[in-house]
Amino acid sequence: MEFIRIDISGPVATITIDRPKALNALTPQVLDELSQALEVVNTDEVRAVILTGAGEKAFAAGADIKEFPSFGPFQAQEFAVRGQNLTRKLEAFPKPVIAAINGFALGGGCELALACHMRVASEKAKLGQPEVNLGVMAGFGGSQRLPRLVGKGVALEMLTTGRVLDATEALRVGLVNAVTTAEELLPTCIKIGEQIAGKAPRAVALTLEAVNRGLNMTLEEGLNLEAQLFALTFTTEDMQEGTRAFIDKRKPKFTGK
Ligand code: DAK
Repeated sequence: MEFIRIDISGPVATITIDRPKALNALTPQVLDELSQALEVVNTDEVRAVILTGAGEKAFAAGADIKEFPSFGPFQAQEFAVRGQNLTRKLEAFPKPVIAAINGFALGGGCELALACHMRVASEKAKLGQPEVNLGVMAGFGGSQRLPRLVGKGVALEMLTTGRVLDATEALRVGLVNAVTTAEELLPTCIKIGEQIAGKAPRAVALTLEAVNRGLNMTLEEGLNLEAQLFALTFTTEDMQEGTRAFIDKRKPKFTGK
C-alpha cells in the first residue's frame, strides 16, 4: 500500500494514513487502501485498532479537494459511495476502532473519525465539517452520524456554518471521549486497546453490534436485539471461563471461543 501504514503490536493494530504533505487528504486510492488495511488487521490476534494520521498536523484534512473540479455528478456519487462503504465497514468492524485524532480532522476526515467506535484527540486537534465553504455538503455520513453523536443542534451548527472546533470544545459537546497532550495521544489509545484486549472478544464484538444496530431501532426493537445477543454470549466458552474465574476468585483467560 502506498499511503497506509499498518503496525501490529501484540493485540493492538495501528493504521496510519500516510500522506502528510497533503495533510492526509483522502483520494479514492487512500479510501481503497484503508478498506484493505481493515481486512489485514481483522485477525483473531488483533483485539483493537487505532486509526491515526501521519505527521504532526493532520488526522485527515478531508476529501482531496484538488480532485473535485474534475468530478461530474456520477464521479461524485461514486466517490461518496466509496467513502460511505468505508465508513460503514469501520462502524461494523468487529473489534473496537479508536480514532487517535492528532490534528485536523475536517470534512471526510471528521467523518472517518465519526465512524470509529471512539475518539481521542490531542490538544492540537481541530474537528469540523467545512464542506459548505466549498459548495458541497458532507458526503461520507457526516449529516447522519454527527447529529447522532452530538445532537441535532450542535451538528446543524457545525454542518451549516463550517465552524471548526478545537479539542476542548469537541470534548465539551461529546464529539471526542478524551483530550491528551500530543505525546500522550497514542499511548492513551494503546492503553484503551489493551484494556479491551483483556476482555472476551465475542462479548466485545456483540456489544459493538448491539449499540450500532440498536441506535437505528426503536427502544423496543433494540431491547429485543440485546436479549438475543446476550443469549448468544451464553454459547461461548469465554462465558463459562469468565463466570468460573469470578467464582474461583482468579483472573479469566479468554480465548475468543
Ligand atoms: N485536499 C487536498 N489537499 C489538501 C487538503 C484537502 N482537503 N487539505 C490540505 N491540503 C494540502 C494543501 O493544498 C497544501 O498542499 P500544497 O499547496 O503544499 O501542495 C498542503 O495540504 C498543506 O496545507 P496548507 O498549506 O493549506 O496548510 P495550512 O496549515 O495553511 O492549513 C488547513 C491547514 C487544514 C486549514 C487547510 O489546508 C484547509 O483548509 N484544508 C481544507 C480543509 C477542508 O475544507 N476539508 C474538507 C474537504 S471537503 C461528497 C463526498 C465527500 C465529501 C463531500 C461530498 N459527495 C460526493 C457527495 C467530502 C468533502 C470534504 O471532505
